[in-house]
Amino acid sequence: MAKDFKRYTITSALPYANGPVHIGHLAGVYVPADIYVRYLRQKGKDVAFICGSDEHGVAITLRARKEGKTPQEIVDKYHEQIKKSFEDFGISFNVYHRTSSPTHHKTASDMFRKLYDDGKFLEQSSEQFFDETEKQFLADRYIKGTCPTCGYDEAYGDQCEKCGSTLSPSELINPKSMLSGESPVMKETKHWYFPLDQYEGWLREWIVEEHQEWKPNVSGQCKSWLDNGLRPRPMTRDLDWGIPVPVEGADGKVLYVWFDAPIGYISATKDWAEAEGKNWEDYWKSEDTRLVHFIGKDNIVFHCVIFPSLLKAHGEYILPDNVPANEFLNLESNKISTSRNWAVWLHEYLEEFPDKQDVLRYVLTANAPETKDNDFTWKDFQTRNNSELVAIFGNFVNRAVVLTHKYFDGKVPQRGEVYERDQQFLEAIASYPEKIEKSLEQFKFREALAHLMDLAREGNKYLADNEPWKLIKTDEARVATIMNLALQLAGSLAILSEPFLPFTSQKLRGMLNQTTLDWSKAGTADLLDSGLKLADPVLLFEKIEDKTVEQQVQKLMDTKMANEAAEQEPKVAPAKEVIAFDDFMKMDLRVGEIKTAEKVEKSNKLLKFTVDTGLDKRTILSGIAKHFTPEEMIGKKVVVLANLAPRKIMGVESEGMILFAENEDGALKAVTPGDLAQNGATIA
Ligand code: B3M
Ligand code: ZN
Repeated sequence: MAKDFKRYTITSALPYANGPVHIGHLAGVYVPADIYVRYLRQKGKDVAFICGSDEHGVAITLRARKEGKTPQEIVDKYHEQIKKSFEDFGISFNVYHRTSSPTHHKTASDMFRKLYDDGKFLEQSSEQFFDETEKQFLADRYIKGTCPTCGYDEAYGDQCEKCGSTLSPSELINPKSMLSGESPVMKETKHWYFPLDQYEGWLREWIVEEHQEWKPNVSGQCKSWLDNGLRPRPMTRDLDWGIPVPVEGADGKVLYVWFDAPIGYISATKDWAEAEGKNWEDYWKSEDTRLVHFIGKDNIVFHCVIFPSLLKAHGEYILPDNVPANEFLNLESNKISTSRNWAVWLHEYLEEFPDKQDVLRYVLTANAPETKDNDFTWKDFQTRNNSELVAIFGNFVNRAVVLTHKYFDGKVPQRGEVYERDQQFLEAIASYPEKIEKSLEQFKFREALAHLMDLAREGNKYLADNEPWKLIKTDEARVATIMNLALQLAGSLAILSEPFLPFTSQKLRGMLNQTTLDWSKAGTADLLDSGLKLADPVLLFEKIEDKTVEQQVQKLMDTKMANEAAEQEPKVAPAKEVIAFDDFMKMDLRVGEIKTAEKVEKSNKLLKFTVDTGLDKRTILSGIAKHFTPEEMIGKKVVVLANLAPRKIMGVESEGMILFAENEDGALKAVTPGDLAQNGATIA
């Protein structure tokens, strides 16, 4: 690394508080960030490790709808759960914030207002999908339809999850609102756009020329965006959940969650700095601070193109020096999916593998999706535990400590004469900190971890080559030297493993009675003074049996079967929001009888009825011509919503609504009260 930074602001993506976190999150973002931060702290650096829950946007409102709860209830629930999972896994944030906090609302709002006052936005109106039943503009994620690329009929307005293509809602074939299930209409709405196109030249220079060291998967994605040409992007949305747009005439509009969320890093830093008696601006506005964003690949554009352009437009902020984004982790050959419950949830893992945080941290780092998507399998989990953590790391430490207890009463023995093999060993140990460091500085965490394991291998080899268990019978002084050196290596392992395996490092330090974690002390032969009494040996890792991982695989198979069964079942529309009893009582529902029925000219959807409602005989239109002939409707008793405000449809005034039951596949059936009910009978 060329520049020596005075301090570090390390962020990791703010997870949406709309569900628990799983191994994919951990592998892609939080474990690598935590490794890097722990290493920096061991080097004595000034670090702010920032994260928090992303509590706004459609991701939250959709989940709330699905669970039949309010958005606030959803974020309160998942914020706590996510925060706890991170703590349990030793992800050592300095602050885990929330975008619903007052500090954040103010920070994001002020930022928007400043850019607005400086004339950095364009105000533009455009036609967007609107749900007439729910009286709401539809965010991309609220629209589903058929993918124009692959024909998948559950594609979202922004993306097809089947073939991965990026979409805009207007490209969907037969779009449907996920709120009402109706076909949405186009309606004009005003928004504030950030003219990204104006930053294109600068971005190209900054990313392509100045940051050639960025990972190829990151710069590749950025370049392809730049090559396709940037367009102005709206920074506001029509939604009722989020930070209100702080501009006159913006009622019902909030800041786009992707404007709001990255500013969350700044807000979190503010509250943390205030509590710590520090100045937050040092961490965001000082050129000698290194800003690094840890994210997954789906967030690259936001962190490398959009957010830096906003910071640049503001003018006072530093920009990210690196964005080491990872690819995705799959699970047993399938894409991890929250909705399909195809995941290993962190809270469940800890229930089933208590105290085995480091095993998961290890496996996820050894197999991290750094350059391409990778697969997590339970078999690999078991193998890496049994033949790496247990057989190499654990075995070495255990031998070193147990033999010291056996031969030297648990005290670090005095070193005697040092031979060539010892010298070789000492040089080997001394070379590792730098190797690991170099890999860490390049964000090559797999490589760094591989070096750490090689160091443990050196220890095993040293003991195997010297066979102290045989020598003890003839040459105790020699064994003293061997065990002393082996213990020094164990001491280095305690320091160098801390970023990757913090729980293990702590146990190991406990066993060795070693206090230092200072990175610069690793690799030396003077970590443990002779005469120092070791604590009793404890096992760092234990074997994982076949049946344990078989159970996990079985659990996934059960999930798969449940998913398949659910797909066979008829689909049901999502529940609507709860309404008050009074709202229900406002509806004047009555029994009516269809007296006449005819097609509406020039419409292939509408039928026109005369209905005897008991109160009167009135005209009602229904969009059901594809399902029923006029003839079959005449004489039918139906349920009518009699006090619905009249509406003109194709020039005819419709005074009420006839109720139909509709399957998700579109099949219709009139709701019938039975023959006994008289016209005008009320329904409640
Ligand atoms: N919450 C998206 C995600 O969870 C979003 C990240 C925000 S980082 C500023 O992938
Ligand atoms: Zn598709």
